[in-house]
Amino acid sequence: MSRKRALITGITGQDGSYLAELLLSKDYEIHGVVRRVAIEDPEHRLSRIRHLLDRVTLHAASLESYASIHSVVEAAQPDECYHLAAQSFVTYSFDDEFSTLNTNINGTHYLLSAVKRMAPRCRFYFAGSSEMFGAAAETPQNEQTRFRPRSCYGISKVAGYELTRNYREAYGMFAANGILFNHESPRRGYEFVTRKITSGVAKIAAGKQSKLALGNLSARRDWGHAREYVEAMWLMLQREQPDDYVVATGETHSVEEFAQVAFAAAGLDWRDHVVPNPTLFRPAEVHLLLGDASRANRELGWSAKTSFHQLVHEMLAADLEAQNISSAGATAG
Ligand code: NDP
Ligand code: GDR
Repeated sequence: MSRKRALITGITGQDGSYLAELLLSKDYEIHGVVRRVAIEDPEHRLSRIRHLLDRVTLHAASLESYASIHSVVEAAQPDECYHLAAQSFVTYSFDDEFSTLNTNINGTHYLLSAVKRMAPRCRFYFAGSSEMFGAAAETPQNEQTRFRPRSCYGISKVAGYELTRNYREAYGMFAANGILFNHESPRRGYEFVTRKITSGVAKIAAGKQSKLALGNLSARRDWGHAREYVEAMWLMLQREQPDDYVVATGETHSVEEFAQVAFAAAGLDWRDHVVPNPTLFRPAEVHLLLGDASRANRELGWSAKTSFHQLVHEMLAADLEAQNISSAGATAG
């Protein structure tokens, strides 16, 4: 049998890099969509997939251009398409609503339409988000919970989710939505709060800074490990019938707890270093997210394995090592 072909948008991101590794381990032929500038600046922009570059085929395309997306799908002829590319930073979606909506909604629509025309049997995964729940009326949130997004990012993901569902129902495409809760790793972008904290702790431990400015410390999130969450994406596309799945740990922790655990693991007290900064609060906050992944557990056989403490310690250990500080203490937790 010939090798399965997968097309991954957002292959340069946290999830794209782990997913590419997973699919390569399963002997897939990998095609990735990247921005044109990435090919011209590989050292910086392809850093998360540097170790995979001789085993993946990259295509330059723009999520804002239907013609370029169409050409990539036509050339790659994928069996499975994982649509991970997005403006993924919620804070930025308040600063630039228009580009967030444009990239996240139109990009998804262009890709769905191109797949429908050029590779109609291709299985499609959409990277939906717990941000779609927003100010959820119930806790924990599951596949039936009503969406009440609180940002243009959340709104864009609801639109992508509905487009994906509609292509499944209207055109019979195998199109599945993952509703993934926050997932982190040493590859997380520095702008997200977990990595901001672990990289900040490491710099404080290295004597390079003494304070860390944070926004809303009482927000609570359900944080898992990205490497495990990309497995759930793959499992969704191996089902007989497409469906939508919540992927989460079933535990929630506050930003303050994350900071407390990370500072303590480096032998520091967070209260000596964290400085509240009201400008980092969002105009509309999602205060509490907690996922119920029992459908994924039942139908995909998936469950989260990495504990909250292990996650914090793994991220901190990587950031301490980047500062040439031994992480022996940090990994013990
Ligand atoms: P990252 O921010 O790490 O990666 C985003 C990817 O999208 C990058 O490859 C980026 O490319 C690409 N991208 C962004 N804008 C464009 C654009 N205009 N044109 C082409 N490519 C673009 O995100 P994650 O890996 O963390 O998340 C993957 C997906 O899952 C995203 O859709 C995110 O919204 C969603 N999600 C993430 C969760 C999480 O906790 N991580 C939870 C739920 C959903 P470049 O490197 O060139 O910037
Ligand atoms: P989130 O992640 O918005 O949940 O979206 P982020 O880490 O940015 O924020 C989590 C919570 O921390 C609070 N917070 C801060 N956040 C940032 N970034 N910086 C700070 O200084 C800070 N201080 C407090 C925030 O207010 C928020 O409550 C992530 C992204 O990966 C999305 O793409 C994805 O869809 C969701 O997770 C699920």
